[in-house]
Amino acid sequence: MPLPRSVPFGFLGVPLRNLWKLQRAARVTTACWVDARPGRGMLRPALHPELDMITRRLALKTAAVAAVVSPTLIHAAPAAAPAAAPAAPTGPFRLDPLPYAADALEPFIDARTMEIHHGRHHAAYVNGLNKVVTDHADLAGKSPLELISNIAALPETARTAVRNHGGGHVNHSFFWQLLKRNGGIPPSGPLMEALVRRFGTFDGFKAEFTKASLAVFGSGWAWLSKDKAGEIGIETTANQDSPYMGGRIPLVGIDVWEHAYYLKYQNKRVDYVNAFFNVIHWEVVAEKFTKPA
Ligand code: MN3
Repeated sequence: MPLPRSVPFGFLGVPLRNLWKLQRAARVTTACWVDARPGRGMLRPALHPELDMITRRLALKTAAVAAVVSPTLIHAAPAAAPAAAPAAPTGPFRLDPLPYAADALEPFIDARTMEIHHGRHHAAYVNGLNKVVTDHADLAGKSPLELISNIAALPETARTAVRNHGGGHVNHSFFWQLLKRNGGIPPSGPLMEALVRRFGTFDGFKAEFTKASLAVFGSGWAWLSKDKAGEIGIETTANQDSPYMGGRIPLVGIDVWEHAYYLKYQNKRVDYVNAFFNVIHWEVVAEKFTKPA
């Protein structure tokens, strides 16, 4: 469909003239986006180096408005949003959205850390796991949990990658579900009884858990986990190893990789661990505890 020479886009601040030429100059027919910042009402090639999240959002909004105002324009440049959106994982494993807003855990865990941790680190584990199964198609039908629960049974060429990326995917999926806004209210019932039996008091548990979290050298996790008989205990794992790899079930887990806290807490891991207790979703922990192994 031919494009008009001039499009009535005065509401952008600058009329978009010679749209057709601009598109040709960019050597793309669809991968253009509208830069709607004041004074910059123009088309740019999708991979322009100035591309950033803010302008992408503006472009999305503009495209949505333009879809109503000028179907002709959108027909000609329908890929404004998709071209600029981050690459979604391709493969059987998916990155679920956070179960709450990125700022839900403020001030204990800051929004920026959550965005990067989920949108980049966790996404990288999902992508990594998808890459493994492109080379090992027989593994694609298994769940991440199945994959990491019996690492030794995997082909040797897949083992390390599944351990790292599969572990990372399982651990982080667990971690987001474990946390909530206004969390930290101590549990009651059988879980509290088990904690008191094992650690003397609830504060005794917190002290032991904190000690274990600080003792992880380098990157890893500290856990409250239970064995098949339901006995609880504290353990630590290196890198993205999971209690599941040792046949135990994680109940509480804290990510002590620096990416989990460095933006806000820098080297003060102890402050992060203390803050973490304020966002634990103990109802979820209690469910995991009472669920038969
Ligand atoms: Mn992490």
